[in-house]
Amino acid sequence: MKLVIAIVHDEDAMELIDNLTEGGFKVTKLATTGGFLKAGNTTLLIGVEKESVDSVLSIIQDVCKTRKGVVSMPSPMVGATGVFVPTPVEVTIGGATVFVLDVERFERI
Ligand code: 2BA
Repeated sequence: MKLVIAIVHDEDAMELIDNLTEGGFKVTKLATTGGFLKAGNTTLLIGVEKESVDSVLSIIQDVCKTRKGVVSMPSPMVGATGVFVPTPVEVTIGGATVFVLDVERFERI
């Protein structure tokens, strides 16, 4: 068995959960926050048989789109003047960040 951990954009999460559920997969949704942008995102835990990992990845690929985000970085002036002048820097977020882990043991009790 494998555990697919998918970090996705909040706006894609509900459609992705619906498509995974319709595909017969079980999903747990966690509300998470990205360390870099400090913005909300969604992490899904999907436990699946090894043979189904590619199907899950294909559903994620169909739904999750890349987006632009903006983060404020201190400008080079801050070192010389001590004045923080935020400079907006654009980053590309997602479609999805996916980890596939081996599951040592799975129990439903
Ligand atoms: P954030 O950490 O908020 O990162 C959002 C986007 O900012 C990233 O998109 C990437 O384009 C950019 N970014 C992140 N760290 C950066 C850095 N040190 N320098 C420059 N740009 C940086 P994605 O790579 O698509 O990541 C989307 C979200 O997935 C991340 O949100 C984070 O929550 C998660 N994530 C990505 N890689 C991860 C990893 N190796 N481990 C754990 N979580 C990860």
